[in-house]
Amino acid sequence: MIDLYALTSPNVQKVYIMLEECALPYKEHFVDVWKGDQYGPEFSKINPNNKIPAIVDHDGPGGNPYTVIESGAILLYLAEKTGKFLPKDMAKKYDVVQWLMKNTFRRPHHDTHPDAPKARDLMTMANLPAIRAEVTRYFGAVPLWLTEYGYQTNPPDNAFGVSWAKQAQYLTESYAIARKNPRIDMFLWFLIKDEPNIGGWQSGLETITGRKKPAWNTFVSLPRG
Ligand SMILES: N[C@@H](CCC(=O)N[C@@H](CS)C(=O)NCC(=O)O)C(=O)O
Repeated sequence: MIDLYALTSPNVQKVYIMLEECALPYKEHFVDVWKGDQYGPEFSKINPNNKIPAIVDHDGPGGNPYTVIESGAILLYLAEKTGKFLPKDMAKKYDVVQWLMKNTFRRPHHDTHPDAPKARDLMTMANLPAIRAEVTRYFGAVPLWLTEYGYQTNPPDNAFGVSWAKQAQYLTESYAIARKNPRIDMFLWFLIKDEPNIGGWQSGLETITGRKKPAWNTFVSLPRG
């Protein structure tokens, strides 16, 4: 059994996808980084760098428990453990490793709304054509997935929070940007319903009591097909 220390962000999603693809049984432990749980004594022992994701494999090398931190290292560990996704041939193996390293260190988004600055290395909806061009240059015309998509609504996220009306507006605008960009074949909204246990992270289309925000109606009326 593998213990997975996680919440909802893309670094964590990579590990969820890998565990599912490898059909490995795992148990989730949520570390609420918005509340500072990553600095608690229990999690600090697992990752002294105080970040998720982290895993503890209770059937690690030699049958002993083994802890792995860093999303890229976790993917490599699970690949090696299961014999999946990592070719044995050295050149092919390092084709995988080098691009994994490169992508792990891509600077992430900070401000995702459609009017966000177009700084070259920021991942924002406003920067999507540049990101698409970069990916095309590296890998050719591959399909693209946009993840961790959603706009935080209050309360109590003062840093990233927007009003319900703005959330609906940004959903419309961002979806229009995504549709104008070829090869976007997956667009993952962050939360459908606000999360009762996560104080500062509320990008749901519904509140925790099931009240529909304006973005819900926007979502259901988005053009399909
Ligand atoms: N290089 C690390 C980055 C992990 C990371 O930034 N985790 C975030 C959530 S996505 C976190 O734990 N943030 C809490 C903090 O930095 O205090 C990896 O790829 O695993």
